Amino acid sequence: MKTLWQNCHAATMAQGVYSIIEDAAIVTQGEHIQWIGPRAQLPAGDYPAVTDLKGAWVTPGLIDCHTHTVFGGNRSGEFEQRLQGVSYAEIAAAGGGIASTVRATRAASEDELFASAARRLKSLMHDGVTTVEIKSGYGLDLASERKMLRVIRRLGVELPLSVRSTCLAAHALPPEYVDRADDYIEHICAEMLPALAADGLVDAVDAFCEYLAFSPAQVERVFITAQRLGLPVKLHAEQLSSLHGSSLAARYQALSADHLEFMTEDDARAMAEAGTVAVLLPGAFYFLRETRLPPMDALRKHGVKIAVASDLNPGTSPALSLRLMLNMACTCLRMTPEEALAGATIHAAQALGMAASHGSLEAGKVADFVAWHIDRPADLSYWLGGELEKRVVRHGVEID
Ligand code: DI6
Ligand code: FE
Repeated sequence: MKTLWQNCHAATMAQGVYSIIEDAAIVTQGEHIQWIGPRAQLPAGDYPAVTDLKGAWVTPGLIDCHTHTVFGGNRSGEFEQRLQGVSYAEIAAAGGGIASTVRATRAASEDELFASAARRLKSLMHDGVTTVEIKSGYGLDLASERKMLRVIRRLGVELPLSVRSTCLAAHALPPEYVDRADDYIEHICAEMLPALAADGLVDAVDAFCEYLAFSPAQVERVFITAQRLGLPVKLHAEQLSSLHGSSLAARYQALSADHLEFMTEDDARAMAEAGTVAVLLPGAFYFLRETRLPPMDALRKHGVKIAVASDLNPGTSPALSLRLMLNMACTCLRMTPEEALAGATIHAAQALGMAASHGSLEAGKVADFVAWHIDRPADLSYWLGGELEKRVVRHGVEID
């Protein structure tokens, strides 16, 4: 069905900038945008359905390109410990941290994991999120990783949301493999990834490259396996130390390298050449009271595309609002509101390999957009949480 959406302004985010169209009109045909431009140039024709957007600002649907939304349990006790001065690394070394979420996730049923993740996703959707990436990585054995990935797929079927699933089996060392990290990597490469890929549960493969997780050499073995299976890769890199995982990711044409506080200018150069997106995660930066900023000037100088995501997870970023992340990207990471919005739209789409179809308002793209009752696009980075009045359109159809 053809629909005309008018009486609005648009921030199209084509080429990663606002690209403002005042008094815009949008024509959708089925699930796609057929035409967008100034209303004065609207092609003459028959528009059976017309929606008055009452002066709203239309942006692409927001894309949260890095989350760990599916997990069991709760780590607010660790938050209290950290407030008493215990570090994230110390908690992890004492068997807490990711390992405690692994225990709770293994113990949870698929239905329990689905219900708690759906609640969190509804919070994100209240912020105008129409696409989300979700990682496994709290199962760490074949059955439990499969359980998480099946829940991720089901979320995409049952919620009005596009969901991309990333296998993060190389997130932490499971208890069965203590002191045998190379054996666990071998198990991932020989058994887990081939089986999960064959089940059609994996859109991309991620790993945690860090001194308290996996070395660059171990990550490379995972990347080689992913490549053999035809799956794109991503990497948690340079969050706590500089191991040049982001350069390794670039060598494997990774979709993205994420976190990056400790990356160097050489890493930025390598990422730019490979087209690997820098996904910045201000929620984790804030929640861990990180003081070292990602090298924003080097990223800009070399033209690395920058995305912003929630990293929604129970340990380092219990973030239920992507708009709050836009604000933190500006206040904590010194991005501009325009960069922040590009980071949660077109650059986030690129970090998921979806930029040809999502992330900006352009003819031919999927009609996922939000009509916000705000005065200026920068308002999306300005308000700290809360709910903004808006209408959300997904695949050409308005959703609640
Ligand atoms: N980096 C993070 O910030 C999360 N995972 C990762 O590799 C933390 C996950 C957690 O603490 O549960
Ligand atoms: Fe993460």
